[in-house]
Amino acid sequence: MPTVHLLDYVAGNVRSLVNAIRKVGYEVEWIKSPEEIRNAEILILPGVGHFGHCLSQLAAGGFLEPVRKHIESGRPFMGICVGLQALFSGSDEDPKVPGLGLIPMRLRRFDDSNKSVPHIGWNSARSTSQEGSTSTTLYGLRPDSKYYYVHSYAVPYEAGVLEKEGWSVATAMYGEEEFVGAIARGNVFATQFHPEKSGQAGLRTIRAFLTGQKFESFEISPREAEKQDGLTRRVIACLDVRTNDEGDLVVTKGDQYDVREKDGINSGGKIRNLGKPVDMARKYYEQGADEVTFLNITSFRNCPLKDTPMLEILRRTSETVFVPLTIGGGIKDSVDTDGTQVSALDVATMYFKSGADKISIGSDAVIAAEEYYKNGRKLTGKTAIEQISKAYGNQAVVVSVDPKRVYVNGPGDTSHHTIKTAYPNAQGQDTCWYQCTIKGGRESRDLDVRQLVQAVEAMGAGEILLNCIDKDGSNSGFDLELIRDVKAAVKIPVIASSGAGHPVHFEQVFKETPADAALGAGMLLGKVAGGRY
Ligand code: 1PR
Repeated sequence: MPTVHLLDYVAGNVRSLVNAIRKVGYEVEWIKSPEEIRNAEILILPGVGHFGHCLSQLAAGGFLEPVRKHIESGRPFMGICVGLQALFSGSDEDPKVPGLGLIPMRLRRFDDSNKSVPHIGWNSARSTSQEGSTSTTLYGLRPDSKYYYVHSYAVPYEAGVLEKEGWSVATAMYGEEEFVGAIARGNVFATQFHPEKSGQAGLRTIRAFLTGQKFESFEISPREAEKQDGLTRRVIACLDVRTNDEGDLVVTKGDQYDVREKDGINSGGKIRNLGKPVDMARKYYEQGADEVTFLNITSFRNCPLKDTPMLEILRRTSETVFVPLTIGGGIKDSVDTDGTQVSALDVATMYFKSGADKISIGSDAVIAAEEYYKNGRKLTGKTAIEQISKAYGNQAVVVSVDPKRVYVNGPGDTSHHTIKTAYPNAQGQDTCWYQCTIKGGRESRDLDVRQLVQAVEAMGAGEILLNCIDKDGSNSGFDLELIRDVKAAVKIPVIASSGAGHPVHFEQVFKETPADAALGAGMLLGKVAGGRY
């Protein structure tokens, strides 16, 4: 099998890239020292996270010059995400750190005044080379396909500037901003999106690069030729996973966070076993899920961290699922079975190495937010959110929020931020606030959802997974009031969760709220807790 050399200079999910390269028929070898680059025929520079961090790591490891030489030698080179950014002279993300400088342009942060940043999700990579109704695209990119992006900084596109230097360019629109999605010149190809996370369309691009299929022509429709915001709102399939009474890790689902079988009225029966996590994740991917999320809802471990069954589940899932994977549950500082202290960052690192693109933090985020307000909104740098987002970028850190409604007579009855609701309770109260909970909803805290999301945004969380205990497993639709309220409070993307029971609920949440993504669990299992299906 032909071999591709990968430069693993920085932490992150490189497993998925390896799996994608193998999937299209190539073997992978790691470059561990700068000298090894000399012997590489095809070199891929992946990258996630922070520009400055990645480029400093490359410089400190002595890789920059050998990479430059590889490019000059005419051997195939591909950069992915920060691997594309590295080709430019610098980024506003870290102005002190220079890039490779192959292209004398800089990356800028997206304007967040009227859209979420980071830019996360599926967007286009449309060739700027168009004549009439024919578009000449690069390396398997198609005008009607979407690709998975996750970044806050991008190269703004200025018509003709890169093309004048011989580059072929594909762009995407985010809001009003057009930016570089992919570039190619000679032996160099680079994508801002993650082809290894872009499903079949991404695999096609990797294959085309590796086999040297550079240009392809497509007839495009007038609609495809139009420049418009191409970001689609994501549909996320969620698998709540836990150990059942027999000790197996199973997919389960309940309502209002109760996952035990109900014998008529009482709960307390066996844990519902609704399938095997790896098989179900693959099924969701094949059915078109934009992302897959695993929530280890008990997050209980009685084995050493390195043997946690979730790690194996991620490894196996990433062999067949080529869309982003998120893992939540138990991401916090903890003590391993042999008594060693393990930081939340170490736990997250194991998940990233096993194939996760994002980790999701629940209970620990609430505690951290409480501390944040107690300290007069001062950041300590010590929280799991701060440490993980610093190392892996904020796009890798999701905060999963488990709020529930608390009804009051009026805003004056509580110090918390309230909303007026169109759904009063049985006592006729039409004002409520959303109280944060921890430990899977078992413990309520004196913190409202708005306080929580603003605190974690300040700490560096990149996305909010907004559950709602009142709606969980109800199949009655999302809590639109909650979603609007949280969206208005933060700039980072918000994933609507809890209550999806029918495809129309996704349509509704996207039409009636600015949610960036929506997640379903029970509905996708076909049969839902309590036998409502
Ligand atoms: O606190 O960092 O260890 O994380 C634990 C994670 O597990 C949190 O993200 C928390 O939301 C989740 N969790 C804990 N207990 C339960 C439970 O069900 N007993 N599941 C639980 C939460 C919420 C969603 C669910 C949506 C959509 N499940 O993941 O999938 O509500 O459901 P629906 O579409 O069927 O309505 P930590």
